[in-house]
Amino acid sequence: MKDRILIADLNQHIDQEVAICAWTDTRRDQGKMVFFEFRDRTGKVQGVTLPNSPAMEIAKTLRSEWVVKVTGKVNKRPERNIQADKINGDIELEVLGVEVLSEAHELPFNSTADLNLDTLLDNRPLTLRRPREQAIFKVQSEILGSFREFLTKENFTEFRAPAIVGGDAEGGTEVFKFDYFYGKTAYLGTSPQLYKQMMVGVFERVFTVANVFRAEKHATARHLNEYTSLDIEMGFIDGPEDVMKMESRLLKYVTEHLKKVCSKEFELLGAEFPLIPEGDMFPAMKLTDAQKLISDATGVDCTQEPDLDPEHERWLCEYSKKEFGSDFIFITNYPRTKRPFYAMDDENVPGRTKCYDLLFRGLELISGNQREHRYEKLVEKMKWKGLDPEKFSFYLQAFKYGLPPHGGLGMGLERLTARFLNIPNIKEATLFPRDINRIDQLLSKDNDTQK
Ligand code: AMO
Repeated sequence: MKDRILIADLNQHIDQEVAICAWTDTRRDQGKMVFFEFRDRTGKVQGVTLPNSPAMEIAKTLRSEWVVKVTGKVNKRPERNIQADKINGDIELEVLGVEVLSEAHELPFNSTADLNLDTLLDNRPLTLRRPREQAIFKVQSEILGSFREFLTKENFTEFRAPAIVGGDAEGGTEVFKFDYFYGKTAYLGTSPQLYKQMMVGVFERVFTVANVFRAEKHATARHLNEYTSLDIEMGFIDGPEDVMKMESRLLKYVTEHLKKVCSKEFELLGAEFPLIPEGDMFPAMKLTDAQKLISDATGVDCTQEPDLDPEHERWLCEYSKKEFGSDFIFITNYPRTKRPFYAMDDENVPGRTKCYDLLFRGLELISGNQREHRYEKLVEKMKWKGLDPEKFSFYLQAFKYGLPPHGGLGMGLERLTARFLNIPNIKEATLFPRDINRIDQLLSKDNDTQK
């Protein structure tokens, strides 16, 4: 808006008359004066309406969330009123005029209280305006920005994968189906997997930020039915370690970036930056070795299991922190029965694949592997998995006509944000979470109104 000064810049306008555009955060009437906190995207400032102000009448009508253009004079606060720990704690805006741009109803919750998850999600357009939620999604936005920045510097090309797909790409997860044209069934993509591999044939190194859909009936603190997948795929690798190293450097880069630009947000959320060890790759351990450690330490034999339980993931993360000074640990070499058809078999360990999961603060953050790039072997593996290669003929073209050795991984943005900030439930790190119970509003509520 014309003539607008951002709240964070007000201290460059001491003793001047300026205009701000903002929300009314709070109003407090004290004696003959009216105090405000005004808020814009850059911060907050205290406003004071003196008894003789021409704006006194209108000032008394403002309530929380009213959107206003305020003209006023920027004054230095008297020494005794300075709040040194607060942004703009040394100035206040003497309110001289108020133009109401938008009125607001009364908020349906106490904006300063701790809110339970349902209240947080039922009122999402409003609860997202709270400092805590703003901080979470500012961090998420910076994670995304630095993810892109790092990979672009490393000569990866960003591409967009389709969300509508003609088949179930992974073969291992539940899929949302819907009617398409010519009586055909289409699906919502569970991962950009097949497309990123095809794109290796085009750009060698690619990445994408994709909305992906999983149709399992999720109601846990770590699963969503729609999540944001940060996917990487790189060609001409010598082995899975090349991808694991790239991922370690990427997460180091993201962490360093967050340290630079989000320390206030981490402080507000009481979160600590992750421990990252020296060296070019996070610690890594084969699944069988990890299981032996767990079994020896807990006395519960898990060595025959094909996968890790959530409590074992937590245990390994504690172990990694203590032993390696790392909040991240790779677990590698899972059995081929548990890994998708495109994972390359490990020729040195029968029945195992060249794959890796990365655990971060107790939770699986990424999954990936070196891919089977040899056409005949890939077709063989599909058949072994009970899949019909005919249905993948589109994808298989890329392999029939030459793809280099390659590998990649997928990482959930919401899980990454939640683990960075020590938020126990992934839904709090998701702007508009979808699970078995909710698409914006509780689904059970819709049923009630339809009755
Ligand atoms: P996978 O299915 O293991 O692998 O998913 C990779 C990562 O995505 C996140 N994730 C989820 N986040 C929230 N809700 C869910 N329901 C959910 N499911 C998965 C996790 C997980 O580690 N195509 C492979 C990746 C690859 O090999 O490149 C894949 O999708 O953080």
